[in-house]
Amino acid sequence: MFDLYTWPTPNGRKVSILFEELEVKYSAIPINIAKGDQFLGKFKTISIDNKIPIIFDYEKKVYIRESGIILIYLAEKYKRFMPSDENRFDTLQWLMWQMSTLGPICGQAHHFLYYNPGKSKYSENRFKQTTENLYKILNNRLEKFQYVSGANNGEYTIADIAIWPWIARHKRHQINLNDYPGVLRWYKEIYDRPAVQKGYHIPHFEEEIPL
Ligand SMILES: N[C@@H](CCC(=O)N[C@@H](CS)C(=O)NCC(=O)O)C(=O)O
Repeated sequence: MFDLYTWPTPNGRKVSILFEELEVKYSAIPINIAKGDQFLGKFKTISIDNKIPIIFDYEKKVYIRESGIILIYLAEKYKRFMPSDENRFDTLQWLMWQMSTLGPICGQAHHFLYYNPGKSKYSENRFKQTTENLYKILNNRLEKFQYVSGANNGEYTIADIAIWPWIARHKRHQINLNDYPGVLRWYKEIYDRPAVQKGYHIPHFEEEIPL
């Protein structure tokens, strides 16, 4: 049994999607980051930087923070969605790409293109172009292989689970997925997974999943 402190954002959805894929019991505790819940009460004391997601594992009595580490922790605990052969490092490489590059750059793209358009033309252009480059990198990969990691013997892993909720924000990135056919094929395939359909709407329904 786990607690998941979360909100319907890409980083939160990564974890709820993995919980749904694993079919383990968890309780979602909403932390409304738009209203400032991340600075209040118990959450303030358990977080290191006032950010969701955080999980609590009742079996080990431990809090785990940072979405990438949470995915690794759960994949290792249940021995699923993480290859045990040489592909393990390819999965971790793409997971780190999401954590260090795709997430932070797309986060800035949301900031300048979606929430604050017209404030800085330079920043809008910079983050639009950098985001487009990241979609090209992902598309090159997904035009050749079914999943993000593992090449020909690849499988659906925590790397796909980490990247997919960010790509679900493609409209906020001003990206037309038809321009990235490899990404579109992969996006639709993962969209159809029942666990993704369920995990996306945790802790509550906010919007239909964009297609
Ligand atoms: N590196 C962290 C980033 C987490 C993060 O940025 N969470 C956002 C929502 S996606 C948040 O809680 N923001 C609240 C705030 O910045 O006040 C992770 O991947 O877990």
